Amino acid sequence: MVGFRKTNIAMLALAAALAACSEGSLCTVEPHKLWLQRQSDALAVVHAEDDFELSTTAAKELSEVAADTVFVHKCQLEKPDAYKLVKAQKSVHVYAANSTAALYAAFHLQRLNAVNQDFTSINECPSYDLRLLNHWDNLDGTVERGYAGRSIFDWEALADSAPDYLTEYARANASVGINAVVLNNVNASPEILTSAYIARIKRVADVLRNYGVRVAIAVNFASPMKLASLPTADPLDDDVKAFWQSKVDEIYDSIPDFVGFLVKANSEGLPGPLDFGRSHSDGANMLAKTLASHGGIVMWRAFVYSPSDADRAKQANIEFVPLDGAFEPNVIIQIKNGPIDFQPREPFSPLFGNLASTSMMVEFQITQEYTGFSNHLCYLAPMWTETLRSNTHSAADATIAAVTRREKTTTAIAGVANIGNDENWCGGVMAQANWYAFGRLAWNVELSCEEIADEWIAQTFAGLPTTQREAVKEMMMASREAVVNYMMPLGLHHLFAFGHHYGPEPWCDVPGAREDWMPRYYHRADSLGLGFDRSSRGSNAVGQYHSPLAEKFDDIATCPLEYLLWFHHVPWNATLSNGRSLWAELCSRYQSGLEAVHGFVASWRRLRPYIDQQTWTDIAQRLDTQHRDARWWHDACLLYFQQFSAMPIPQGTELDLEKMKRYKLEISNFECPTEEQLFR
Ligand code: BDP
Repeated sequence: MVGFRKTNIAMLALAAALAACSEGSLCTVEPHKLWLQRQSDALAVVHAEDDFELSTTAAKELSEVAADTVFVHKCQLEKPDAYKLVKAQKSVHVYAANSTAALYAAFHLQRLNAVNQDFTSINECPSYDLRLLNHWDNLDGTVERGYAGRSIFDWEALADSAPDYLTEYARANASVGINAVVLNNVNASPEILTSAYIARIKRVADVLRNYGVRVAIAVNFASPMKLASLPTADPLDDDVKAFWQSKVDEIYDSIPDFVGFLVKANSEGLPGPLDFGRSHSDGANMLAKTLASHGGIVMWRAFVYSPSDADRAKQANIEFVPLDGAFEPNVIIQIKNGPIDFQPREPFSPLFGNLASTSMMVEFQITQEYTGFSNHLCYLAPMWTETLRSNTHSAADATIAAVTRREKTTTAIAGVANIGNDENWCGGVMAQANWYAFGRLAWNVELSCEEIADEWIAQTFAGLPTTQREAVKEMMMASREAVVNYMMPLGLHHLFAFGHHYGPEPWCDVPGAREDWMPRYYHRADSLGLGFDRSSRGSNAVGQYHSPLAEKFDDIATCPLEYLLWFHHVPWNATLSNGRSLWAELCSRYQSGLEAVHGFVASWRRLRPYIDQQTWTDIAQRLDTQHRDARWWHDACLLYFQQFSAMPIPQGTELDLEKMKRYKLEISNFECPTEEQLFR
């Protein structure tokens, strides 16, 4: 007979206030609490089997579930994080192998309560072993492409102690299943490997561990030269190897569950093995060997595009495919979802279909570098599921979700965080949905965008009546397509302003800058037409995809309209598969993007009576900004392209070249917007 023991937390069994509003009243959102607005009104009693080492954290979270009693049973399941839930009247039985899995079970039960869903039994097993946030946080507290304040990792303060909000951060991550974080920017400073920083990383790791979250760091490949004054960082050099081994050992001495290294090498000016005549695999494998005995991994990024004549969209494939099978088992190639760079829409990176014998992981961007910062509503789950569900056709079951989960030492998925030290963490409440959605999808790639939105809305806007929740969901679900349409429809990409990636600058011309940093490299507008010819007659990027996709993309008649100008240079008056001319379709898509945002503004106005004034106003202001920006995109792009198409803009849009001059001026004087600039 198995013995049970009551945990201290459960014995407290105190009644707690119901924080969120109840049905019918004004919904009050406390942005700092994210989607964890609700507290249980009564604590459950938690009993764990005698041999179950239930952490205080897991016990506390289990006591917050809606049940009289929670029984925790020790049970080996398919994966360490998996769990099973069985309901028996007012009790719940949790079956798990360890405390972290029990913690996930607790959050699952809390979520079910928040969305008011009943169950009899549930089996959960995460899609990936490692579900990682990548922070692009610099050691000086700035955040690259961050739109929510400064870094939450205050390295100076961490020299003494870890702030309490790191516990809240860890809890939020655990509540959606995120179990690892890379603490610093991929453009990594060597300093992160100094002993002073390792002591601070340990301090962070000690806090996050309570919620099952492990840490990793991004490293600079030239660290041996910068920190130990070695003459080289050649991965085959013995002193270089010894440097890395001693650093790795030092890290594991204080952080035994350290995940490993993330490396951006030979990319955008960063050092890497190619500088020493070695390959990506030489570099990655050397690091992997130092980590292997500790169970650590290397996440080696495939975001590379050396200055060359090759179409930038082809370059990762060109560099990495010859290395397929050459990597150590604890190396994972971390690949951005698209072949260029987190654009509002890209076809999936062909590399996913071409590394048959190498571990791969997807890198998504949660921070909205290319989708309107934290000002624009852009619910990103539709973009991510589009990628995960894309079929690479490299084998029978070869969606990206499948090829990144092939039987390997470790499977993983990463998202570039949108988190900063703003009170609301993400710059705005609606942007919190993307942190939430990343975690949920990383946990379960099968979840639908609608389900995730439903969950997030029910928890964030707790108590909002059903009709109004549906209204919020409709906006969210339409938002990504709206952004694509008012920014870069039909497969257009990288029309962003040079200095920031916020507004449009299709005309950008920076003397001396790399060609493939210029929008005209991508849109190729001329008097004949628009778009990049990546067909077999052009750069032949289509050739990097498997049949039948290669043929489908190659033929202008079968290429999906979403990717048309990605793969083809299309005449302005060409008749598209929907019967419209390219020019008419382009105008219509820009217009529909703009109108969609107009619709969001109107829908949000109708929600005013239901949501507390501060939250409502903040979101309303952001939507107004988005509307202004959508018009800016619409006008600037259409006016610019019209110079080439020489065709009239339909629907009587009042546009003239004077206006475009003004836009040009605005863009060139535009600095990355601070909240003051945008809202005051
Ligand atoms: C680009 C960003 C740049 C990053 C780079 C990367 O503009 O700030 O350093 O990606 O992923 O999108 O390394």
